Amino acid sequence: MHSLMRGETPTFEYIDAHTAGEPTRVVIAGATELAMLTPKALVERLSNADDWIRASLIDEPRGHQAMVGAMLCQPANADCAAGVVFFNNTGYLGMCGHGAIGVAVVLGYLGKLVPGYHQLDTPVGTVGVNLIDSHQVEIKNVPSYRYRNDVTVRVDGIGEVTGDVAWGGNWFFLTQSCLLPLTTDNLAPLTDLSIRIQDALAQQGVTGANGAMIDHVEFFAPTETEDADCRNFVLCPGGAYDRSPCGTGTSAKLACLAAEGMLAPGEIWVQESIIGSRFVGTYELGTDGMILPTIRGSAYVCSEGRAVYQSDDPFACGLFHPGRPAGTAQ
Ligand code: PYC
Repeated sequence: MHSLMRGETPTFEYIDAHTAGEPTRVVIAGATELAMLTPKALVERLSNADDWIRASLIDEPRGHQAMVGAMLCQPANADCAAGVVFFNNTGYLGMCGHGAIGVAVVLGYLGKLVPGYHQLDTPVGTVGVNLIDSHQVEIKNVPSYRYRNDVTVRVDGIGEVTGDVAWGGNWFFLTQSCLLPLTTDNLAPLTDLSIRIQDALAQQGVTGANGAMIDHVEFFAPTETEDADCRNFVLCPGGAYDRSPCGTGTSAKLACLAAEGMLAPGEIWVQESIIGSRFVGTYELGTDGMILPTIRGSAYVCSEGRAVYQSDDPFACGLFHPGRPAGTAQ
């Protein structure tokens, strides 16, 4: 296994899965030294010194805009089966619901997780994962809550947009005021609109708690299918849309429904994504007005790979990353 020492050629092995259509690239070998770190320390290390690893595994030419990575590491909490850090085309995610489902399914595929209840340690807290069978997983997400309701922002070329700010492991602005139908025909204008809303939130100082940036925007609309409660479109940081209903976004939605008195503890909420895939959510009451969401979804292993870094490849670390390929080291 590669130890990131000068002079050694890095290599990482990974298994790709998708959860409700959204990809997760789970790094299973090649980062021995990093795998000894706890999730918080690993995020710090990757973002300050080894961001080329994220870019090289996620960005083109090896990855693409929607790819989410998951690097396994040492849990800070001894009750956890593993620690995990999630990252995407722009940086590091606090939590990732579809990614946690993907990690559990990949660990099951490798024979490293047996069906049953386990815990994963993430940079924002412990997440329960119940591996039901080789595809289905139920995650018990971090405590979630609505932080602000009926927040109005002025958006260039659109006017006023009103929505709620909620935490579900990441910060979300959730709104029903999207005039476009939530269909795949509208992916480009939905992406454009949600990016403009995200920019307006930042410019107008609308944040999560303690000034945290709101880096996910979630549109809702009634669904035309009978067995789902609502359809969503979720903009992820980095400009890609979530193909799945978004685990942390569904948790944020449950928090808003609970705060509105529109969904009781234990009641089932079926969230449909923009591509028609589903997550099933419920919640229990937590402390301090927070809810404890449970999200069920399915993931499938779809490829196995190994990153190769050739010393003369100008794009070894991704198209737009300055990188540190051949002879890389601290
Ligand atoms: O499922 O929580 C999620 C998620 C966040 C970003 C992409 N997917």
